[in-house]
Amino acid sequence: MMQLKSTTPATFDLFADDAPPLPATEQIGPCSFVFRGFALPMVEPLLPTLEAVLAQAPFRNMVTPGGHIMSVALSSCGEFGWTTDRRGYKYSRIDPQSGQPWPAMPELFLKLAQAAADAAGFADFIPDACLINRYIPGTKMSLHQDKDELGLQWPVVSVSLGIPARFLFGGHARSDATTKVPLFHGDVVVWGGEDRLRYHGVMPIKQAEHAQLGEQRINFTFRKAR
Ligand code: MD3
Ligand code: FE
Repeated sequence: MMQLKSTTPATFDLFADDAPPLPATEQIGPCSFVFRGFALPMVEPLLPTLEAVLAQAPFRNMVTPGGHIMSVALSSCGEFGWTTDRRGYKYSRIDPQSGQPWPAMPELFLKLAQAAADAAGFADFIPDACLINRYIPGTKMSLHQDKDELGLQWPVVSVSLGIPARFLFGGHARSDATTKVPLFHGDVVVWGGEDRLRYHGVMPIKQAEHAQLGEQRINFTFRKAR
């Protein structure tokens, strides 16, 4: 899927003296920030690291409690992974597909999530779950709230890679108006505080091709599940 040669070691210090300046920030809610291109400096080591995670826990299309097959393919890494089946949604330590614990959260993923949370004013964020979503053109994610986590006082950090998406940012009721936020390769979003439980979704992904990832969008979301 993602064949690429990595020449960079799988570490990156965002705060090194020679690190590039932090890119533009957009505030989309009282506690929600889009950091444009924040992940770009570490994409090169990020992709092979992601491939190693996916070798252990491949993408799969899960079934919702309502019996629908999710068009977004999912995997997880970290102490807890998120799954859904006919019985409901939950976080678990074991990947039901392999019977093994989810792959460990790579240090580079953790550093990226922490750096972004820090930049949004959430110090000491230690996510214990990283959900990995894969979209292909036509795939969407309906409006929902992320409320299966116990650590709702912590933010969620989202990293977008590959082809663009139009993110839908709603309010605290499903019927509230939504705004569309375009998300591109390398963009990172952090949302917490009073925005943590806002409805959100992803519009159907438009046909496009990304030089490194091809016809797909991959999104990581880092959370504190327990
Ligand atoms: C909330 N994923 O996995 S990223 C999910 O792009 C999920 O794959 C979407 O919703 C995705 O549960 C969205 C999460 C996100 C990004 C930006 C936001 C949620 C946001 C901005 C404001 C509020
Ligand atoms: Fe969500």
